Amino acid sequence: MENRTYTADAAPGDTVTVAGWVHEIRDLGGIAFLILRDTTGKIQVKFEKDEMDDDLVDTGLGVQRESVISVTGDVEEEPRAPTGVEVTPESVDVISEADPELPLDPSGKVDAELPTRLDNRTLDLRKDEVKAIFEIRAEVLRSVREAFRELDCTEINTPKIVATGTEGGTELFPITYFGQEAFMNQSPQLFKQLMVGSGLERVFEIGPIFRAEEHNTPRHLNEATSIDFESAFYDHTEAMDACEHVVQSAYEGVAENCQDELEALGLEDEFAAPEGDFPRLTYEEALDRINATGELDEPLVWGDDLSTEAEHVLGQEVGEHYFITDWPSEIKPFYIKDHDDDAEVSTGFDMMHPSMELVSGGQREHRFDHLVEGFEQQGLDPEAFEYYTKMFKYGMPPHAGWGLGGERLIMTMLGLENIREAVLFPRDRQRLSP
Ligand code: ATP
Ligand code: AMO
Repeated sequence: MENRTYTADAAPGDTVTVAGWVHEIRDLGGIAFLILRDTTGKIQVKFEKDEMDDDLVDTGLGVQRESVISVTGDVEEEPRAPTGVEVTPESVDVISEADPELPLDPSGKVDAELPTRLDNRTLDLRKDEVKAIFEIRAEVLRSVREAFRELDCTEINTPKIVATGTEGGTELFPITYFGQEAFMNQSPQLFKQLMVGSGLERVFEIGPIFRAEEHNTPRHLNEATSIDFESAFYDHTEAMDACEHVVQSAYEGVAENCQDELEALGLEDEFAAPEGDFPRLTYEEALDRINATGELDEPLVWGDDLSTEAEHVLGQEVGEHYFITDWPSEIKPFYIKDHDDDAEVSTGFDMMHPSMELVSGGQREHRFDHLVEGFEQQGLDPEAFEYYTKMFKYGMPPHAGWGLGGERLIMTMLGLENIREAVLFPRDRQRLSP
């Protein structure tokens, strides 16, 4: 739109055309105010009924809330106005009139349930505190990309329609692909590994993953954003260092560049980037600490996965981001390498927020024979993975990496109660549109 001025840039003395949504109309009798909202903020438009053209007043005050309008007029200082300035209109143009029945109230005076909000995301994101989540999400992705650049990574994109799963056979979405069985990709795992053996060596990908999760929980999505890292000539400890760097950078980016958004969410005082190294506990130490609390009905034994409850107990104990290392080989996938001196213990690790798991990773099995054996042990047919395994015969360096759940990072960073809050259009068991 030609000559449009953002409300935040409207300065006293200017004649401006501002355009946006009718946030609120307050009619006090002789004087009335229309609050116009755009992406930069809000501005007050003043109507003095006795002194203004009737048509202008009727148009300005007759318009429905949330309609799109433009207003041309002079900007003056006005200490009583919410932003300290107001516009005295010369003309008001109603560009797109809104229905008087709104499915939710963007001014936030009437609360709406999450499903209603998700059905009406356009209106929902007119609220500062909701928009703030997605501005922060964008900043997280920007900072994460920059952190990967500092680590000399190359950004890649791998297929999302694939022939095989990687993270266990039960959570795949099958599709048909020209009459052939195919699946939505659960993880870029195998593709990113193939790239560390290429001339690229160190890569990252930010992209969707698809999982037919059995349970409807506040921290699982059926389509999520995975932030994946993989590097040649890294072991699991170096991969953990990289993970720490990326997560810390995401927090720092938000702390530096999202002050207004944090304020909209009421987090400006408490928000802080995690400092220093994240504690690294072995799986065995983790079990001991959990069992020592006596809070679980049954103590955990070697080989148990950590239940949600166990994760919470340990999270409370540790109280900050931390790693769990040296998991039992039997509960880690085939592509994770075991320790050379003890095949029962793997180089797999998880990175945890006190409230949930954020990352899984590890050093990978790069030796062809061991890799094929691992497939067989997990009941997978190595033939189906030939496109992957055969590259391990042509010079595959030792390598390590990890996958970080993008929405879980944002959810834990902002203390959101439901992961769906961190996705514009979440996919879950009940939700396929919008
Ligand atoms: P008129 O100004 O035509 O006499 P009125 O009597 O309705 O109409 P005021 O008494 O000036 O208006 O103000 C009514 C209320 O609006 C008061 O509470 C005043 O503080 C507030 N008010 C007046 N002008 C502004 C302004 N420009 N911005 C914000 N609030 C204002
Ligand atoms: P994993 O399966 O543990 O590991 O996934 C990695 C991280 O992705 C996030 N995540 C999810 N977030 C929301 N909804 C889901 N349904 C969901 N599933 C996973 C979590 C989890 O920690 N290939 C390995 C990674 C690797 O070793 O590099 C993998 O996919 O935050």
